[in-house]
Amino acid sequence: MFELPKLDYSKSALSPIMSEQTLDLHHGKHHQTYITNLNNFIKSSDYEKLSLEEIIKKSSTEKKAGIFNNASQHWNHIQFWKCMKPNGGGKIPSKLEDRIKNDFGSFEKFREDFINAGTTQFGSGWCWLSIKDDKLIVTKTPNAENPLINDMKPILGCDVWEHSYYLDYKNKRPVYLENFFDKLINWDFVDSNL
Ligand code: MN3
Repeated sequence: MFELPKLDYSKSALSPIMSEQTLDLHHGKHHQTYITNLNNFIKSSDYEKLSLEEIIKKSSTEKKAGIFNNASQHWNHIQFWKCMKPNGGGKIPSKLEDRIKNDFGSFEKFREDFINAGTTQFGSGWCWLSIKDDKLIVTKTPNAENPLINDMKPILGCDVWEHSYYLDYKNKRPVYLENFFDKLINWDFVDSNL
C-alpha cells in the first residue's frame, strides 16, 4: 500500500509563489487520489509486491494505462514536492552548475530550454531535467508520463497540469514556470540526484 508522503515544508511556506490553497488541493486531493487509485488497481495483483519504479516500467510495457497513469503520477509528485523549498532558486551547487554549463552551454540556456519545454507542452504534462547516457537533457512529457520509461533518470520535474498553477497564475503558465525556476527549486535536492 502506498501512502501520501508528508511535505518537507508547511503548506503556506511556498506562498505567494505557490499558495496554501494550491498545495492543499494539489497535495491533499490530487496526489492522494493517484495513490488511492493505484492501491485499488494493484490490490491482489502481481503488481502488489513491486517497487514503484518497477510498477511504472511493467505497466508501461504491458500497456496497463490505469496502473501506469496513477503509479507514474505518484512518482512524479513525490519528486515534485522535493524539487521545491521555501526561498528556493538562487545559487546552484558547483558540481551541478558545471554539468549544466557543459551540456547546455550556459545556465541561462538551460533555464530557457526548461521553461520553454513546460510552456510548449500542449495540455497537461511535465517538463524535466534528466540524465540520459551520462548527459543532462531537457524534455517534456504528456499527462502522467515519466522519463524513466525512456531510459532517462529525471532529476528535476515541474508539473504543468493546470491544477498546479491555475489558482495562482490563471492561464499564465510561463509566469508560473519562471517563478518555479527562480524562486522555488531546491537545487541541493536536484544536485543530490546526480
Ligand atoms: Mn499534479
